[in-house]
Amino acid sequence: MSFASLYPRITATRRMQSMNGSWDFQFDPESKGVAEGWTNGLPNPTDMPVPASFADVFTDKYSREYTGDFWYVTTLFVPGEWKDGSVDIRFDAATHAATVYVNGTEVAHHEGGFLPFVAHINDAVKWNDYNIVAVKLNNELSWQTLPVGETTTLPDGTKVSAPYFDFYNYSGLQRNVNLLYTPNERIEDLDVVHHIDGSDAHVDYTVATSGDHDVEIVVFDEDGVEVARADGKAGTLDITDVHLWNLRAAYLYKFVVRIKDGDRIIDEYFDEIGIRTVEVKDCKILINGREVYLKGFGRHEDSNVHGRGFDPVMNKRDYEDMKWIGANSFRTSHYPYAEEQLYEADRDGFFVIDEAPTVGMFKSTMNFLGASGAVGNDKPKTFFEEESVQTETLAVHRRTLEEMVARDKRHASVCAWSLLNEPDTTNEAAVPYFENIFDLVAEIDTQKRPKTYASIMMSPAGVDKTHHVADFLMLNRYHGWYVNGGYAIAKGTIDMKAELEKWHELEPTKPVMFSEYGADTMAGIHKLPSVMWSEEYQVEVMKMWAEIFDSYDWIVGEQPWNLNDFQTTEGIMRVDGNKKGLFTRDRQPKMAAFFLKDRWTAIPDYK
Ligand code: GCB
Repeated sequence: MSFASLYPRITATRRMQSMNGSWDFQFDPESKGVAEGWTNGLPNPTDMPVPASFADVFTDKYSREYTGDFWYVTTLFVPGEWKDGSVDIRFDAATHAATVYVNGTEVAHHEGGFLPFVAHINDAVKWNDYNIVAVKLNNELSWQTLPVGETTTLPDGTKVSAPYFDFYNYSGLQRNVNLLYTPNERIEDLDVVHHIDGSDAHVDYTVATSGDHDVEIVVFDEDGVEVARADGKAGTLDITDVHLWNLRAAYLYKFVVRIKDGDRIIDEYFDEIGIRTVEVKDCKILINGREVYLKGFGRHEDSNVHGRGFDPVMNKRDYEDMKWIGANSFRTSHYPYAEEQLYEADRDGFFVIDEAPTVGMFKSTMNFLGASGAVGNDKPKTFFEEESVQTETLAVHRRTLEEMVARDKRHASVCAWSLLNEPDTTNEAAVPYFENIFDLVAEIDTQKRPKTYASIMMSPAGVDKTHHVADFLMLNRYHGWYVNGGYAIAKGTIDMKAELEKWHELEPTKPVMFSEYGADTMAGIHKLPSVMWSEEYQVEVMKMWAEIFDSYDWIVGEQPWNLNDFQTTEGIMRVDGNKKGLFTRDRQPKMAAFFLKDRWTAIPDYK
């Protein structure tokens, strides 16, 4: 439980000041910044917008590909009247590791580039005055970072990222940065668990605060009418004639929490919360007891020039594209997305499979080492056989999952957790690791959402050793592209059906969904007859998969790869990025998007 897990808001007692804008920026390839006093100002800065990834704003290759330490510095005025409370800087994300200094004093260190943290700055600031905030970041990858990769060097010593994944290793202050003022006695956490009882709901809640005063909680409906109230840090709220949150038919209540001393409000916080249940039963995924069929995408936070920088305009367009095509779900492949995305999913009624930044846990040339230029690394063991993975990496993974669940647990849209993407599950060494992290999430997620991982094609039914931990099976399969491509596409159907039947034999009660399938497609390339890379071929691949999905009633969802084309590391596998998007990188539909729109608008969200 951490203060950073509450999305920052202005309320009766809380204040917030954006720190977005232009910061000073400088690379530090020799890691000499701390010794040379860069914490108080950079010797030779350029300006850098926040939030954004730094890579694509530059025109030279050294800067774009830069790997190592780099700095952001800004000047911050801290209001004197905030002295009586707690003043914190919240970084919604700093990729991948960050150390924060205020006026030269270290105030925070955080590892993991996709989850928020706060720097408490009261002891380091000059009140009612200007202060220097410096952030030293690092974007190197290793077997102990999430996501996983390596850092290699060129002959002249320049560091190079070698990700074990294909998306570009964008980094920087990629999400919002805010200065927050909160009372010293404050609300630090709110947890809710929903129970439906006929037309009513009972919501068990717990509130964590940093003090002893009592708490009240009041619930308002969308018209602002009070519908429930309770006192105490834990209890149950009873809501009669409840409006449930449903797929593509969202309803959000406003939960207002107050710490009170008589009539005086010591602290106030609110959140918009949808009431729903989610469970897996008899080969089905159920929302509010009703069987869902998931239509949607694996996605990326990725756009031109901004890189992975938070971009509300592109996000809005993505939601509009998803609504247009008839989607009702997506996976936050391959890292937790900005909180604003989840609030939008809450409002629009999307089923989100919330994925940890756990990608690249497969030591194999197929896992994009070819694309990343890291072919030929000589580590002898498979990923999970490596001792440091079972100790250090596991500890990093556990901490990341704790932070992710703490941040995202109240969102109605977050209906399932994906704990890993395409790990090496071919080896028994993965089993204790998987059991450890799946047990952890079962314990810390009070809503007990279903948990799973995205299974890689090289670990099919019969080979995969870890499926017992997953509540539903989620498959990434590339028949029609990496295997059985082109004229051989018909064999893809036969091979996939054979594998599916084996899965169903192994796990007769678990639903199966597809979290990746697709074909790289260059928008504008048309061929009759089709060839791979043409728009016609992508349509054929979508049709092949549709036929497979329609053959089994225990297949509960389809999420092709990817919503949009996205940037990757350069290499022989990709033409200026991954082109498996149903939409281009500038969010325009390819031909196959029209096929999916016809198909998906004819399939109801609930069976
Ligand atoms: C995968 C990965 C995804 C890649 C995709 C591809 O299996 O999970 O990150 O982008 O394949 O297009 O190769």
